[in-house]
Amino acid sequence: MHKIIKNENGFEYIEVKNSAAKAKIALQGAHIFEYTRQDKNNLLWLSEKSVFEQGVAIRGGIPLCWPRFGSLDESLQQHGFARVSMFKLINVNELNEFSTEVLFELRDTKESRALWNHQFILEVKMVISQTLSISMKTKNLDEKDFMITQAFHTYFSISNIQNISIKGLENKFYFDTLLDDKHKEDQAIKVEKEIDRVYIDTDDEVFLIDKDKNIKLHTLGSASTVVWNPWIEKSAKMSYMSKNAYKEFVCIESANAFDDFVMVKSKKTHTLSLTISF
Ligand code: TA6
Repeated sequence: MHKIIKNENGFEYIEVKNSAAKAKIALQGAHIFEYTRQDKNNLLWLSEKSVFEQGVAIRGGIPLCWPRFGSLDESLQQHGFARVSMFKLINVNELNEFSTEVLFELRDTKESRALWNHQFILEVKMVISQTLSISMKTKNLDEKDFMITQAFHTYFSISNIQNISIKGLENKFYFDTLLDDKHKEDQAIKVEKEIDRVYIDTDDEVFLIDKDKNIKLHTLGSASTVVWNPWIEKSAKMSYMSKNAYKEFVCIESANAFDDFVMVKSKKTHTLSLTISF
């Protein structure tokens, strides 16, 4: 079952329900901000201060960073324009009692070409089921190759930041954006202060271990993984975030970031996909 809901600001989202799970996905940004399995709470953190307004990225869920991750490009806003662009809902396909597939599309417009002068189709597919799967397929319609960086900027809801550890990134080099430096550690990650790292050459599987759940991220088409938590001071300064929010979430982002950019050849495609299971 699914329905389109519009709030008082005209902000639209689709609510999907089947026998396995429930999800809410905004048409702006093809942005999933709730995924709840029947027996569990929302897997995705959503800020209590988040506003649902056109042109403002939802603080939480899975923002799609595209065609840029970060803010290295002067002509493009931080994390690109996809997360504040209106996607077209192409299809909702009830695959079976436990599984619903939702397909969105974003195409270039006069406005997007003014920011990033390329012709493209960005196809976003989600499967709401016992697991949550999401993919972004970039189609290059240009005569020339183009370059993208991207991420599923997933905010995971956690019991408390002090309870979690992140496994699967041990012995991988990471670029520490706070120190502007490269490092490597042989231990699982514990978050005890602000963290903003881009891990390089990462494997397909990363694990978030919490008190009461083990979450597996299985990623394809990505070679970097970002780990982010703003900690106390930055939490208080971030837009649409309360000062204690840092305790409630961690971002683990399946990405192609910084040097790990993707050249999408003319008339070809590239797909980044993520399956989250727990
Ligand atoms: O992915 C980590 C990061 O790039 C951080 O540096 C951080 O500030 C953030 O994402 C959130 O960005 P936003 O543009 O959503 O405020």
